[in-house]
Amino acid sequence: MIRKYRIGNPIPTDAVVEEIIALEGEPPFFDCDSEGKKLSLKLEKKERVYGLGETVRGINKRGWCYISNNSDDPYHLEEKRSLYASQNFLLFDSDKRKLGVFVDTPGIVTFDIGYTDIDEMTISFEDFDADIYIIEGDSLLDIVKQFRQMIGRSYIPPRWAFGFGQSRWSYLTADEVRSVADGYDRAGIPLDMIYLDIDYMEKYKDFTVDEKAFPNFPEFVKEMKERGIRLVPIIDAGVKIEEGYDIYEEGVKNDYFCKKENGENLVAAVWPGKVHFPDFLNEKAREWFGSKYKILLDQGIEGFWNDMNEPAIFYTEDHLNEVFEQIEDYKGKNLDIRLFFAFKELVGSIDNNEADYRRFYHEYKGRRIRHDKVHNIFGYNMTRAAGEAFEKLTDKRVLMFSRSSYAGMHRYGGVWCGDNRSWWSHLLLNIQQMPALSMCGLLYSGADIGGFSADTTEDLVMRWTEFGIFTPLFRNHSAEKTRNQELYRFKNTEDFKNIVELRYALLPYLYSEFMKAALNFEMLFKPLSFEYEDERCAEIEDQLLLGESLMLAPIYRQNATGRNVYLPEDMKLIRFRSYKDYDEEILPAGDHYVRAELNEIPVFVRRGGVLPIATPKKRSTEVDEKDLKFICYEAQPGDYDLYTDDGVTRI
Ligand code: MIG
Repeated sequence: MIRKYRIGNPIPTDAVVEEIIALEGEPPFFDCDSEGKKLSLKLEKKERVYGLGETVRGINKRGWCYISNNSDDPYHLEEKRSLYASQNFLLFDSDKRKLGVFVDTPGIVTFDIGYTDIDEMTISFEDFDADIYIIEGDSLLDIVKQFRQMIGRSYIPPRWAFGFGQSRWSYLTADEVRSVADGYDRAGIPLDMIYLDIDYMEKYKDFTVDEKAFPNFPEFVKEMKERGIRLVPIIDAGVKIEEGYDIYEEGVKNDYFCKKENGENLVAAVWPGKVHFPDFLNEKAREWFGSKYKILLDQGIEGFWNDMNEPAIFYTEDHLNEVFEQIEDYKGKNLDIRLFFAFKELVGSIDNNEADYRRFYHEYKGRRIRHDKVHNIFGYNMTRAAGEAFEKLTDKRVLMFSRSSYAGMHRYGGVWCGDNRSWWSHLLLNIQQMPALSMCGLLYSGADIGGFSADTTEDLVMRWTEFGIFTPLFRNHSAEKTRNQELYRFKNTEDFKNIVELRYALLPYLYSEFMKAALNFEMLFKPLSFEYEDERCAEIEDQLLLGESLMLAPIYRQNATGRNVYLPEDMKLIRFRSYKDYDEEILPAGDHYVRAELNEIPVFVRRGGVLPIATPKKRSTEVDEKDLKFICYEAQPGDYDLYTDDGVTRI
């Protein structure tokens, strides 16, 4: 049962697709304090709180304060309150109640979950305008399903996007991309995609290709596709200001860019230097920007990733000028402790400066609205621009995922979890973010495997790949100037080959489970507590259920050759060294120490579970979904509901 309550006069987000009439009065369960602009809720002893999509800390969000304020923050530390996305959906779980809450507002919201008062949750707003949806149901899974039906069906990528992708910021030329493909082919490691980061563009201009570095691009795309490898270019939110650049000129002529209070186009800066931001909230501008993806589709491209769409801002022209003026005051002075830190703050706070988000406006649904009021739906509408265009441009599915998101964006694309680091703790973070993303319908998602920033190590890449083979978006990505981390560069390439091959062997299972989750509004990754009413499960933060048959217990600690695993019921342990080399053992419910050498992947088949295993191939499209072996635990192969389709037609 879903009940909707309206507080104030919220700006619509288009997150919800069902027509739901708001009820009179205040939302139940909460204390509503309109003066303090907050809702509060007493938490039960041991009540668990789930949700919020990709955020820091564990699966149970209780014990920290999160702020929905989409931010380009490359340090995903425990102390952070905001990352790139806002998914204002929470689930409360205790003996007394099971409750879902969706807070629908495009502005900034704070979720204090037992931070200020350990037994209280408060949701506070800058403007007390929001639609609050209260969802009750028989179980957490039932509540999630109702929420997901309300926000519409999840984006479905082409099937080849379940293959492995290699990415790196700084593949500077076509030859470098070829050499990556060669490296994989030589090592015999399967690969389906190579991602192109900003380096493929001409001077970082959206929808252009650098002719020198990537001559005859359509030919190159074709050549790679004939090898079975798809190129997936990045698109950035900012449009370079440059006379003669058609996209810039069209945008200016038609008033498609975000404007300042005085009516001039906002001048901000990102990669290309000075840019304008397309007003993705303006329907006409959205349609226009979306139509530009055709430029690359026409060159044979079949997928994209949308970046910097919080939006990230290096500086705005106006703010930078103010800083230059203020710097004058410091010249010739003795920068003592106070002045020195003030100076540092002045210069150090030019990027992603909070005040800059109040310097520009949108034309949204017939109203002029200051950006900060709708900040969290900017990236969502960039991806929506693409998604709506694809529907018109092609019958085929187009790969699309975004960095920034808000509820509703899951209908148009997936997400990757942004600029993590090559830290063991970020492998655990990746594990913990997956169920929260599933809850919100962001099914096609994953993190940068091996870590984006900082130098990685072979063992970290290996353990991370061992988890990554289970995430729909399975991509190794890293930042320029960091250690190269393509799998063929390491010593034990044979192990990497076996691990990635296992992914390809599991494709029929992963694709089936993904499709069932998308079509039936279900979760792909679940915390154990969503299916087992077992006190121990309520506290498990590093094991996940994946689809109907599997439980995962990834190894995420440096130098570990095993880990503790709790089994809420008997399960069959499969210790994979490759898709055909594994041992099986039935383990009784309870605590176990499960051994797994660096090249071994422990996977648990649940009672009644069936795991189909295909013969891996070098490309996902070559995997025969009909030719399967099965690992079963108290089940028959025929019990498994395999989902197949042509993998490319939009459904
Ligand atoms: O500020 O395009 O998250 O994946 O490699 C860096 C360069 C801009 C951020 C993305 C990252 C990408 C990088 N981009």
